Amino acid sequence: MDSLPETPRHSALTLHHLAVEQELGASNYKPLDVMLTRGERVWVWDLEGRKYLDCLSAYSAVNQGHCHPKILEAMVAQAQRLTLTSRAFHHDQLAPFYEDLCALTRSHKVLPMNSGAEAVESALKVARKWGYEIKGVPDEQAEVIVCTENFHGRTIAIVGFSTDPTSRHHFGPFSGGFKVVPYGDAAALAAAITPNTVAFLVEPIQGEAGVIIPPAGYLREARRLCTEHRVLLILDEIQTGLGRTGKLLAEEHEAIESDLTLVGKALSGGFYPVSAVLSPREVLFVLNPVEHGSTFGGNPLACAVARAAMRVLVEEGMIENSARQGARLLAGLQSLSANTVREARGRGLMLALELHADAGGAKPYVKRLRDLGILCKETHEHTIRIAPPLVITEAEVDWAVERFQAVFGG
Ligand code: IF1
Repeated sequence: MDSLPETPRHSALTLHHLAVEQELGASNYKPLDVMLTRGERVWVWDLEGRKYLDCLSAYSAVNQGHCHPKILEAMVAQAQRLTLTSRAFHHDQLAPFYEDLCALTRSHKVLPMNSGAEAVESALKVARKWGYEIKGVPDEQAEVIVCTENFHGRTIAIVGFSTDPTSRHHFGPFSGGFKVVPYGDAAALAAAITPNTVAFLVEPIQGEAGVIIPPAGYLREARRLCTEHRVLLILDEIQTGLGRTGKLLAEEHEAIESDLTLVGKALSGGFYPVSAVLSPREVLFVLNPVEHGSTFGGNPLACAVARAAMRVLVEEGMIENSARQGARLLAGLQSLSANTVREARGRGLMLALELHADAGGAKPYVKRLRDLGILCKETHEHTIRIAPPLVITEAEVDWAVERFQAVFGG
């Protein structure tokens, strides 16, 4: 397989950008060595003109493909009318956004926010308030159960219950009221529930942990335990939701329904930060005026963008395509030589390659894939996440599999 045409790794313009980033930017990321400048569907181009198939999709925020024209059209049209009013006043995009999102997700109520972490923080506040005012938990004693290897965002409360030392180190002191149980272990969950437990917050598939799929039946048992003990089941679908796993929501794989569902990322198709807390059952009613809010939450531009993002996701069959092309891509990844690859796993187009511990780490393979025109990202030491936009075609899946085979053998 020939690498991309030999051009200097960095143009003068890229070098300039890198120098400015180094000088003026906080170093909270160490990006792959590629300077992107344009995106269309599954493809992105760097400043040197090289073309790549994006197998990260901005961590599943670009499910609809880069720069989807219909989302762009909706964004421009709304941006020319009204972008932000604050929630001190009503605006004519909020009700239609609520209607579309509730219809799509079969929810009863919506709390619109901006980032995923904000949706998580909002859900935790709602769960605690529900615990004190509806379940009758004594004030200040609410407990929330979370899982090992969780990833729910980067705020101080959220990293306070992370089990990843890198996310926590020197960011304390942290909020109390959280218990950690092993992911996938229903017995441990049952043992951790007390009369003060108000919620169980869990990812249906753990993304950052390396696309960890829980044992079959785990989420169903978690649902049963939460119902039995009047504990709110909060499903963080910020990464797994909106078609990524081949269903609209990953909860559908286990035929369960949460008490609160969190969505974000692809809710805007990558155009704008839009997230939401969804209440399939009445829980959000515990919030009263002025008890919670956000300057940008539910703004006209966010609503218009999200409505278009939801519309194209459904109308263009992206969810079904995620299931179909995900199965094809997984089969291709499972055909790779076992010399380097320990396991290929995933659901829909939320996939991962776990390499053998003695393969020398995932990073060198990510760089070789880049040189063949595939952009992906390692998570932890040995796992490569593979999550292209849900609009990927069969031919593009086959094109990608050829390159994975060129790097890993197969
Ligand atoms: C980074 C990870 C992924 C998420 C789930 C909430 C949030 C995220 C399941 C918060 C965000 C992003 C954050 C981004 C990289 C990416 C990520 F590697 F950090 F863990 F996807 F796996 N729940 N995930 O995945 O949403 O506030 O970011 O909008 O922080 O580097 P956010």
